Amino acid sequence: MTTAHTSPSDNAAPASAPQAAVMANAIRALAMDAVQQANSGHPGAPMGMAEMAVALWGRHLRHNPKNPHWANRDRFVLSNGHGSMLIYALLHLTGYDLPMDELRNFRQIHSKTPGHPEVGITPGVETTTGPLGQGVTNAVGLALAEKLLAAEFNKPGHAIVDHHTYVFLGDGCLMEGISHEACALAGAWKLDKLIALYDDNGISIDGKVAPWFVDNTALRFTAYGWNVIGPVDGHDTDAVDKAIAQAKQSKGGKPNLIICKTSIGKGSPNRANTAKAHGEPLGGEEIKLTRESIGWSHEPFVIPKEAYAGWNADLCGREAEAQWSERFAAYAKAYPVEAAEFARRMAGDLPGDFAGIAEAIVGDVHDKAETVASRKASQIALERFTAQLPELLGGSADLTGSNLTQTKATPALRMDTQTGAVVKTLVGEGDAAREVIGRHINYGVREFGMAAIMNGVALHGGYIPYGGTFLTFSDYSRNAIRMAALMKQRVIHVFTHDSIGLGEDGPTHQSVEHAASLRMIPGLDVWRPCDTTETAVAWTMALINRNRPSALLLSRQNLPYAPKNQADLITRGAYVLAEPEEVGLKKKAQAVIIATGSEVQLALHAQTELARLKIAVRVVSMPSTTVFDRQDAAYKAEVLPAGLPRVAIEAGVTDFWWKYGCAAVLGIDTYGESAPAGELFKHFHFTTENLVATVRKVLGR
Ligand SMILES: Cc1ncc(C[n+]2csc(CCOP(=O)(O)OP(=O)(O)O)c2C)c(N)n1
Ligand SMILES: [Mg+2]
Repeated sequence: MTTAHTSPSDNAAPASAPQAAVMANAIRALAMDAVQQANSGHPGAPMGMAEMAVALWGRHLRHNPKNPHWANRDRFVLSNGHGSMLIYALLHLTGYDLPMDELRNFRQIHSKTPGHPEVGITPGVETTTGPLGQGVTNAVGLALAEKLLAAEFNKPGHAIVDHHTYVFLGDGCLMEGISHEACALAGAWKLDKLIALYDDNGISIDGKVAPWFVDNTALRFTAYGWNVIGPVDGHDTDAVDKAIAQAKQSKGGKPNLIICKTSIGKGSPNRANTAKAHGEPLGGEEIKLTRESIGWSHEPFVIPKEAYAGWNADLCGREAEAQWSERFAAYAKAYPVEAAEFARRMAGDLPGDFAGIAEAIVGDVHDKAETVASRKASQIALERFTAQLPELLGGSADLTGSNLTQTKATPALRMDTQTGAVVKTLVGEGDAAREVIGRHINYGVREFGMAAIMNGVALHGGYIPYGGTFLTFSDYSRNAIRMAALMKQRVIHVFTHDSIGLGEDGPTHQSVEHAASLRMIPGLDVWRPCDTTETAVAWTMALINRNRPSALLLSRQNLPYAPKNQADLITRGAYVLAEPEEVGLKKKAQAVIIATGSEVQLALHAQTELARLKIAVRVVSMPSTTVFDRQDAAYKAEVLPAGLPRVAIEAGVTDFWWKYGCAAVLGIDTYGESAPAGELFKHFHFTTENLVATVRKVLGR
């Protein structure tokens, strides 16, 4: 941290009390006027958090409106995303490229001011929020990434990674279960640079929360190992300012919760402190009364110079970044290799020789042609990728030994219980021995938290997060997976135990609808590889695709290697794995069997059996329907020629496969059963005989 600014107010000279009031009221006015203009939105939260915003954004937040992507900026998350007009007002007032016209266009098509804040649309918005509880969880991921990067890159006298993560959150976020998962982890990870400000207004949509939200939040967070400050009067800017300053001094690795008692819709004579202020426009009459009550005489969307002057972060933002740039330049001089690596990692670029690394991995597993479970195939690929990509940050939701997400290069992440510092471990031997941070996270049994924390890590930059659980529990993570897709973040989900093939654990653990349902998430790539080569390619593609999340669906059981001439076409999502000639038939295919993952072997067996009957079929392996669907029409027609009947086989719901114009689909439209896997495949008619019979029926032979 630089010392140019002093506590409690870190940014320039604190505004005088009257100016602070004007600054807060500028937010109130913009929020109520924009919501009124849109005739929809949430005025209450921004009006209630206006002073909290003056304290944080006016006095502490280190950011540069002219460069929203500056690596060492403080991160700010508005977890109660319905209060979006708060952040839009702040971005406009402090000098981001968000002109007043965008605020006038609040919630309109193609505006930069969508209903809830969306990363990538509005400069300065760090994450997309609105699904309550996920914002604060993203913030935990942002703070974790900061802490790990600092541990990896900072050198004595060179703190190039050194910023805070701030989050505003409301009752809704605290009621959501995911806040428990995330905040417990923040305590365990000792994220003392995480500062959460709780908008404690006692109101949610259904009214006063007392009948349904009676947690003692202070004790709850104390129990997580947080430093709880307050309650403070959330409308007393100086009090909030002091609380933030105190939080920044947090010792012993405790994350910080500042409880701010506020009134929702503060300033509105008839709506303040009522649920009516939450999610509807105040209305013309009430807006007039509010203007009178807060002494705001300006027309809608007119902000007095005084308010702009108080908010403007241009100068201190440039200064803050310039100071950091100087520090970084000194670092780069002393540690040129590390500086270049830091720049690469923050840019999200893979190592320059990535193509070669991936090619070697795919080539090797192809040559070895091993029969292993695809979860094991994933670990085989990961051993190599993690050894060469220090940005890979793995983890598992308490299923490390099952998901096989950990490798030699990724020791478990641990924090020193005394100091809170990231523990470093010696890996490698002799000259190659290096001290590294833990790169495999024991998330505990917290699938949703893991998924949303990974989103935060990806948003921060510097790491490519991946995490494992059983495929069935992807439902727990589902909304965070969707958010990763919506936000275009490279987050990789390792979902093992992908079907009835897991056997005895039974229907609670056996995925049936999950592959199909994940494939329906726009922007998510789903892979269900059939062997080691397809798995290594799936990993490669997941890493290359910097603007989308991926889900790898992997088997618990061994899968025989599917012989293939080359691996290139796997990258196209589906490819011709075996033509009839491969099983000794010199005629053109009469039908196509499409198979994924563990069912590819059945397709190959059926092809051989059918050849004995002089029936020629082509086997198409389709490890990724989502990738295949993006291919050009010519390639699709090459793989699935018009006029050839198609039969699909996958140990999951059949519904999904009809879109490929199949004549028959072998799948499971019930839940599974508890029994050894082999028996289950028979019980559910996943047999060569049944597939052969199905193809014959389709062909009328
Ligand atoms: C996961 C999720 N569930 C439900 C909603 C709908 N919703 C939006 S705001 C809100 C109430 C939030 O209460 P609080 O955080 O106290 O906000 P305040 O009314 O104080 O602004 C609800 C239920 C949502 N956005 N996300
Ligand atoms: Mg509330």
